[in-house]
Amino acid sequence: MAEAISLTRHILQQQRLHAQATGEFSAIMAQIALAGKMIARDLSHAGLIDILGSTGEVNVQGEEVQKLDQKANETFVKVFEYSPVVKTLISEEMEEPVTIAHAERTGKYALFFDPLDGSSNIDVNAPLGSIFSIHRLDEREVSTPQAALLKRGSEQVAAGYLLYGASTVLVYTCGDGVHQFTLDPGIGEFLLSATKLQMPARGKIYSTNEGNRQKWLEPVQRFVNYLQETDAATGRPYSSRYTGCLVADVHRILLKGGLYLYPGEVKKPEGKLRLMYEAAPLSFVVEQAGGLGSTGVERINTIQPKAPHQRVPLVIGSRDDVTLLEQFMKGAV
Ligand code: AHM
Ligand code: MG
Repeated sequence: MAEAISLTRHILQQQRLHAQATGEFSAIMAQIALAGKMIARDLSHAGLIDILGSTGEVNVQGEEVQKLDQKANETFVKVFEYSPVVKTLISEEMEEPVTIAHAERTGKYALFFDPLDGSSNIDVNAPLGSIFSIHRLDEREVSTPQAALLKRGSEQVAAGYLLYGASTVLVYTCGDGVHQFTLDPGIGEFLLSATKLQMPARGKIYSTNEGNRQKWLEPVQRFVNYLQETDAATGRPYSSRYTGCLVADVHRILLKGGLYLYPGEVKKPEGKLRLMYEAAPLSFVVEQAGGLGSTGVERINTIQPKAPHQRVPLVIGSRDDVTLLEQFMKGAV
């Protein structure tokens, strides 16, 4: 059973442990939790009001925008509109970064987010998520305002996600372990349900869209073949699980072990997922739980981003499983 420790109380406790911490971070987390509660409420009503389906528009990624993608994005923007601490918002659903007028002088942080992850699940009542990544803006000399936002994942101050599943769960790290909260809808509070989560070094599950198998690079195909072979000593074959929602699949792997992969393809080497608001924050969480986030060739969080909406191949999960895929990529196996 969840303990009666609310997210607010937990963050204040964490703040007291770090002398340099300010109330600003607590304020940001409280706003993210509020956005999450509002999105969870909208999703629970989605089949009852005219909010399913497409808006008829295409986003910066060239993907069809669903009404709920747009609504979730508006929710984040609305919640942060009067925040004096977050100066810049960068979202999957907005081509350009948005500066919060209220925080123009006082804001020291940038918030990257994917407001609704797993959009193809919207119309079928399957799991969805939101992903967030917080960077502290510094005063360093940069050639353009955009360059100030292009920080490596290793510089994230905090990151996490909300999973809208059978219950709504908020998972975050600020570099001091991974903490999980479950929304009690009766009282509208996120309550601590697990702390200092650690994932198994190896798992028995892989998550990937196998429909793309023929398009993958040869080492990735060989790796997945290897996982499907029978060998009791190494626990093979692995089971396959894929929801079509990155947050839900990574959450399963965080708790049970294994790996999620959305690799690059021969004709699309950059892959599908976005570095700054999908791969980097989830890699921060998973690495804090003892796992790894990789492109298959290099660590996600050491990549120097070139653009806010940059894509990247992603292999994320248990340390030994991700390391093995990297060995296949090097031709060592
Ligand atoms: P989205 O943020 O537009 O929903 O795209 C990201 C999603 C991930 O949640 C999921 O793992 C993947 O894209 C599914 O892609 P595909 O349908 O190609 O398997
Ligand atoms: Mg997404």
